[in-house]
Amino acid sequence: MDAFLLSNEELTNRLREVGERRYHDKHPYHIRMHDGKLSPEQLRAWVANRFYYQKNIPVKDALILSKLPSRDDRRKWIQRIIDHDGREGSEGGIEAWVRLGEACGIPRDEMLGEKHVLPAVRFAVDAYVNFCRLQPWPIAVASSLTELFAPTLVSKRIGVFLELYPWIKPEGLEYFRARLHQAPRDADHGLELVLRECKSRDDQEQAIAALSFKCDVLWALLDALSHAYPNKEVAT
Ligand code: PQQ
Repeated sequence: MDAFLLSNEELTNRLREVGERRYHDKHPYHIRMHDGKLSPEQLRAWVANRFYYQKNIPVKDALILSKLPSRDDRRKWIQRIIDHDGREGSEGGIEAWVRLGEACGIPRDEMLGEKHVLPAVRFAVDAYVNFCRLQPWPIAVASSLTELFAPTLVSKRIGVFLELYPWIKPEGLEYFRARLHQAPRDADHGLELVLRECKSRDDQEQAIAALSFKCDVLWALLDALSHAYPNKEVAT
């Protein structure tokens, strides 16, 4: 037994600390979004760029799925792909995100054609997919644990969009509503896998570093948006 092994509780706390310090809700662009201060152009840019993240989530989940040795774990993990890609008759998260775009005034073909996707957003998201392609699967799973912090944020976001951005059609918010039950289920399973599989201190530190890397991915996305869509100076 590794004398320096963290207990499940200690490891969980370390993972939560990463989110408390570095999750994307602390980024100035995100803070402005939740304060209702983004211009329609800035909010549309966020939606159109996040689409590139959304469409790659099931790709990275398929990479992880292909590495899971246990049938029980694959049975659970495959639901993530179905949630995003959908099935006939229930279209799923990617379609719901396109509808969010339409509700904000972004034409469907512009979303699907990635017309507004910034180069740095593409690099950041591709780095996440490649991380999950190349790392051992428990470490790739650890990088998904930003989902521990997503539900609280997403539930706030529904209220924020309804109240502070009344020009967005409310039917566009279905994506966020679905995540309220999907994300906690995914996070619970992801955490269970990380606690079960990371059985040396070295593995545990790699899991923490993976979550930190993932926070960087989300942060880089917002850095790119801040640079491309700066706040307009108010004339004095
Ligand atoms: N993160 C994953 C992942 O890494 O597997 C999947 C998702 C997230 C989603 O499907 C999301 O909708 C999502 N949404 C937010 C958000 O809107 O703040 C954050 C995250 C996240 O923390 O990575 C995800």
